[in-house]
Amino acid sequence: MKADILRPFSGVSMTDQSLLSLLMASGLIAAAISILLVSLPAGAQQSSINVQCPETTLLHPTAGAGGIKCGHLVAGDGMVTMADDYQGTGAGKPLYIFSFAKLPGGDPLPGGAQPNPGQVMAQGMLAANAPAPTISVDEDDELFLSLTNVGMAMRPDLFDPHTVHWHGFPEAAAIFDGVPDASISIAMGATLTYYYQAKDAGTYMYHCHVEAAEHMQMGMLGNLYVRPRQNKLPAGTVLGTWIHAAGNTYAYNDGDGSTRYDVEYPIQIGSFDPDFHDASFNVQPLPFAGMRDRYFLLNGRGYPDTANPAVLTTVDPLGNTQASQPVSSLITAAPGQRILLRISNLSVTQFYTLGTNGLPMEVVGLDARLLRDGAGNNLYYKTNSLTLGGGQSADVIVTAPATAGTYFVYTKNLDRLVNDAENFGGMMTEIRVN
Ligand SMILES: [Cu+2]
Repeated sequence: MKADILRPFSGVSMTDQSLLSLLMASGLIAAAISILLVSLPAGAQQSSINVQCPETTLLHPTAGAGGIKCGHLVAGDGMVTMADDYQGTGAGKPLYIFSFAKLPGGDPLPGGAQPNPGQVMAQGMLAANAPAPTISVDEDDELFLSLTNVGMAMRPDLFDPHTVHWHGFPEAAAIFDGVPDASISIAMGATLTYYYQAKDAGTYMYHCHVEAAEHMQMGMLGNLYVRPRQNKLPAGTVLGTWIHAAGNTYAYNDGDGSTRYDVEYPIQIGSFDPDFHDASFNVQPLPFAGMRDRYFLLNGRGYPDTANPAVLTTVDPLGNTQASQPVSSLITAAPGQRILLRISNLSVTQFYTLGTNGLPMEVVGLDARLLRDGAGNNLYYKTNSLTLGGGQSADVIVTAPATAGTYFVYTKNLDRLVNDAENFGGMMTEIRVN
């Protein structure tokens, strides 16, 4: 309650007014005045959206030395475009989603100015992305991630809060876990800054945990990568038989260079049930028990859109063009390059098997852990198919063959190589070696 009072936007809000009048009516005029005094310290910038992004912390006491990262996400609704030609007009099926988005102004800067609240609400409206924006941090970083709930523009009857839940991640504090029963959720118009310490490298994922079956089916699914401190070793450091050079990148702190990669690509497995999304858009009862996904997606797109390197846009119901699906799944590499695929499954309904045709995938990590036994022996293995359930992730390294050409990554659940009623498409993308 205090936070609301401290954050008047364009003067005093309805909440503030009613609270103040309540306090005054109760004879608590002194209390009301002291709240006003507390809320307006001399020279302080007032905003209804406050993000925290300090220049220094106890762990990172030197300003400008790195290690403190800040982000700002908005949560709300939006539209995406599926890969089918569903009405024979050449236009893909538009689907209503809930998700997160980043603001065009980028991330907050340490010690920087507060965002303009009107701009955040205007830019965040109907801006939801599939997948949600990727969060990428280095081991030992502290991340201050602010989330503003901008509300669902097409569902003014809904007052759903949202959260950020880092799936399978060792949290700095349970209050930031995002499971609404056990931590806090962010109501419409509110902003909370989550605090994280990146302790262990790996491929993680995040999602909203409010009414998870609904909000996740609706698209609140993002990738989360923690990069290992091994990337920052001095050049010339000996790692087993590998000598670290400046710019070398690894999936994990492997100690032997075995997870080194030249290029990396996100592969977020997911799927949507258009009936569920249409029911949500049309304010109808949601078919939870009948949830049956019919669009099978990598990074929020079905083939052939997966192999389109461009940002996909969708015109929202207000007529504005939104960058709805920014992440291409097209994988490009030169012959011999090591390709790290960071694969995650965030489907709420299905196990998916992802395969490569002719190119073995070397599995080096599972569920954000280096694949080794307790004695430190590598348990890496090569395979042409990998099955992940919802909430699982895998790090695989594919070595681009010496022969230039186009290779495929595709689901071996062959009935899912479709975009709803349209045959040929779905969960597939291309590795182009040239
Ligand atoms: Cu949510």
